[in-house]
Amino acid sequence: MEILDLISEALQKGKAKDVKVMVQEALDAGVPASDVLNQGLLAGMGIIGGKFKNNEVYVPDVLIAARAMKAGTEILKPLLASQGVKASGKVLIGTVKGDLHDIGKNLVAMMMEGKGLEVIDIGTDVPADKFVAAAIENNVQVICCSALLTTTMNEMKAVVEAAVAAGVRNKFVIMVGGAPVNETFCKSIGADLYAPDAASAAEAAAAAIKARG
Ligand code: B1M
Repeated sequence: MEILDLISEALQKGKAKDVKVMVQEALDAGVPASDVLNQGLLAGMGIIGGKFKNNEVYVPDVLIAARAMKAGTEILKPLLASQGVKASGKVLIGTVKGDLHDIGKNLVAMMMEGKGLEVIDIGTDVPADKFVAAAIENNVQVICCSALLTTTMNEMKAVVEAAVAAGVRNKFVIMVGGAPVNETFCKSIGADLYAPDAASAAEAAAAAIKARG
C-alpha cells in the first residue's frame, strides 16, 4: 500500500503517532506537502465524514481522527506556510457561535500565513460581537468566519449585522466559508467574499487587502 493510503488509513483509525511518523516519512521521500495534505490527511478525513454521516462511526471516532489530522498538519505547517508569496496584511479568523469545528479554519489560517498575512485566530464558538470587537481591537483588514453546520451558518449574518451596528461595516472585508456555505449564501447575508477552500481563501484575502491598498 502506498504511503498516502497508509496515512489516510491511520488517520481514520485515529492513530496520531503513526500519522505523524508517516507524514514525516512521506516528506522525506520527496512527496509534496500538498499531496500529503490532500491525498493523505484530507482523503482520510473525507472517508470518516462519509462513515459519520451513515452512522458507521460516532463522535468519539471522529474526534480521535481529528486529533490525528492535527498531528499531521502540525508537521506540514512550516512547509505549506513557506510556499506563499509575501503580502502584508492582517486578518481575523474564527468559527462562529455554536460551532466547534476547527480543522478547516486552522487550514485556512495556515494558508493565509503562507501568503504572508498576520492571522489572529480567535478560536471556535465565537459570538458575532466578539468577532467585531476583536477586529477593531487588532485593526485587521479582513474578518474570516468559518461554519460547518447548517444550524450555525446563519451566525455569519449576525457578524455582518454586528459590524453594521458598531458602525464599522465599511472598515472590514467580511469573508465566509465552510462546507454548507456558498456564494449565494454569502451574497444573501451581505458578506463580501466567499471561498470554497483554504488555498482560495488565502488568495482572496491577500487580493482583497491589496485592492484596498
Ligand atoms: Co461534525 N459534522 N459534528 N464533528 N463533522 C460535520 C460537519 C457533518 C457534515 C457530518 C455529517 O453528518 N456528514 C455534520 C453537519 C451536518 C449539517 O449541518 N448539515 C456534522 C455534525 C452533525 C456534527 C454534530 C452536530 C454531531 C453531534 O454531536 N451529533 C457535532 C456538532 C458540534 C458543534 O460544533 N457544536 C459535530 C462534532 C464534530 C467533532 C467535534 C466530532 C469533529 C470536529 C473536530 C474539530 O474540528 N476539532 C467533527 C468533524 C471532524 C466533522 C467532519 C467529519 C469533518 C469536518 C472537517 O474537519 N473536514 C464533518 C463531515 C465532513 O465534512 N465530511 C462533520 C476537513 C476540513 C479540512 O474541511 O472544515 O470543510 P472543512 O474546511 C474546508 C472548507 O470548508 C473551507 O476550507 C477548508 C479546507 O479546504 N473552509 C473555509 C472552512 N472554513 C472556511 C472559511 C473561509 C473559507 C474557506 O473563509 C473565511
